[in-house]
Amino acid sequence: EEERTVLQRAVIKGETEVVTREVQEALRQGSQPFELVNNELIPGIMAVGEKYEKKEYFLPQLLLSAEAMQAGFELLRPLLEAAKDQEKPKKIILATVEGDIHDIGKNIVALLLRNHGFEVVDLGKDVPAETIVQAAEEHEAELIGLSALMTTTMVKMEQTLELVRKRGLSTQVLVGGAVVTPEYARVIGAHGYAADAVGAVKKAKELVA
Ligand code: B1M
Repeated sequence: EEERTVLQRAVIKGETEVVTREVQEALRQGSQPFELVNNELIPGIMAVGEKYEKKEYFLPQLLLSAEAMQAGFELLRPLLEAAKDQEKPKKIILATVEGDIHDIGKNIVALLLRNHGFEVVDLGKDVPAETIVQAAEEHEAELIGLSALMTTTMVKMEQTLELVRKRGLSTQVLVGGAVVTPEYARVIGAHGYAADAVGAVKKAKELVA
């Protein structure tokens, strides 16, 4: 068993009230919002994922933990947004692909992109390719960011890319999410791939440079 902090344990147990209290307490003690996300909330939910994979946890526990993590995240969101730097904003349309309701990772990517001066149009989860491409056209976005967490929904990325090409858009497409590999990204013709939120910001900056 790995050593766990009180906050990580609270995410793992799905204790929303404890997560809320501990995040507030950590902030009072001077912890940095981004570090709380990276060192506490994410490791917590990753441990939950491992328990689920080992069949120690089932869907109800997964849901409780996801809710607890979101509660902590919501407390930190305004602080993280206030810290963003001032640049001329580049627009990115962000979505979890159709059929997929996993949005924790996408929300973190959105937050970090905003911190780095991107204007993020977050279409949410379970978003059809048509809606994504239409939004990119309407907003004249430089970038589209797609997230997928399941092998069954990953294929929707390819559909979206096909539609981007069909419409003749020059919008760059960045893909990511637990099941997505650099190899898959290359095969479907995505312009960029990132393994985590920090990587997503780095790649997005490269693509719009
Ligand atoms: Co589900 N789930 N889930 N789940 N869930 C997975 C993904 C799974 C791997 C678990 C497993 O079986 N081992 C599995 C998919 C299997 C597969 O296809 N290979 C799975 C399944 C099967 C399901 C259901 C079908 C279960 C069921 O109903 N029987 C169902 C799906 C419903 C649907 O979508 N249609 C389901 C439901 C749920 C909950 C609702 C309970 C909850 C989601 C809550 C929410 O998102 N609001 C949930 C959770 C929490 C998970 C796990 C445990 C954790 C996912 C997560 O939030 N990770 C997950 C297990 C796992 O991933 N190992 C699992 C933390 C997050 C910070 O990481 O999302 O990877 P991640 O994002 C990272 C990077 O990937 C990257 O940056 C992020 C930050 O570092 N990234 C990008 C993400 N998007 C990016 C985009 C980019 C760049 C980087 O560019 C644009």
